[in-house]
Amino acid sequence: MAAFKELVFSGVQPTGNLHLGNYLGAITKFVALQETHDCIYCVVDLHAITVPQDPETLRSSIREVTAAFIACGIDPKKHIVFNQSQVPEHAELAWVFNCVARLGWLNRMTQFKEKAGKDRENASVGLYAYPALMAADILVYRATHVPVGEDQKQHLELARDIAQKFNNDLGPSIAAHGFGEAFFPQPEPLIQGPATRVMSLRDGTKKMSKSDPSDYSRINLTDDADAIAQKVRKAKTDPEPLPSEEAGLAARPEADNLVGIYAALSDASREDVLRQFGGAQFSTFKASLVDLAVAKLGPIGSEMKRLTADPAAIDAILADGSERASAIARKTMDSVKDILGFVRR
Ligand code: AQP
Repeated sequence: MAAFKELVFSGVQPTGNLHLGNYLGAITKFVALQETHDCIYCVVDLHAITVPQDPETLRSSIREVTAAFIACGIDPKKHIVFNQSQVPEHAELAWVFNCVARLGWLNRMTQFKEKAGKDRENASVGLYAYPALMAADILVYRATHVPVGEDQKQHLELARDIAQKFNNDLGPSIAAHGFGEAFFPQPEPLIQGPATRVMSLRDGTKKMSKSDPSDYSRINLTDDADAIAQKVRKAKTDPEPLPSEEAGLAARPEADNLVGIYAALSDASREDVLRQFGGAQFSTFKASLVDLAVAKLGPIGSEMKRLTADPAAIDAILADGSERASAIARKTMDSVKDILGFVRR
């Protein structure tokens, strides 16, 4: 396999309140990777419209996700932060990938099945083709590493299949254009740590999600200390005290979730947390979890508020990031056109 320069890409949808799952599963990883890699972080607004959006709400959500990135510690000068719709090559490459991906591959995607639900005939074509656009998001930068939550694992596998099929199908043309045996890398998912799948606070078997109708199911990055305290106190648990060993969390999804959240917020392992709280009642543990969550999330929420008060400054960051992203994406797209046999200016 050809050597590709390591590059990190990931995206977050501007589809409502960012929550602790987005933060622990994705954004904290984005922040850490800045130290070791060049990173591109995208507000994926084209993905957002796969389900209906109110235009004014969408516009403010795009700015809010950007503010969250920055408030969490992403540096938009050293790295690239932008919104997807400002770089048309994402949609352009997605079309090419629609022609590479097979119906059978997309039919297996569990996220489509979950989101389309029973009313499948009425789901948008965009919702179905979402994973091909996601593959294009990553591969238009020929990115090699993709930090995501566990729910995105299947889509990443599809992106790898698309890259491989493109490389195989067009092998001779890729070689003839001087790219060796592979034009696209096989992007690697980075799914690590104690909170790759943060669950709902109301039901430990369901993913914490922006679209859950109950606000008590999630902690939003913009929640104040009182809201965080209330949500943690009301979080579903079971009557047993916390176990001292990880094995004791099996078949206790709510306990496992809260311990995982505590571990991720304190940069520790589940074992560390159980060493400290094994045998404790949930009332004691939840009080410490509230303190920890407020200490971590409070400053982020305040900074987001400060940043979103100046939308022009956020728009300028997105414009600058889009320009720098475009320069890379355009180059990839030109090569893709040459490889495919398109005539271009
Ligand atoms: N509960 C979660 N635990 C860990 N990681 C999560 N992510 C999302 N939920 C969790 C990760 O956050 C990143 C951005 O997600 P997204 O906004 O692009 O899409 P999503 O997965 O659709 O987010 P939601 O909150 O679940 O929205 P809805 O309600 O619309 O389905 C991704 O890396 C994702 O893995």
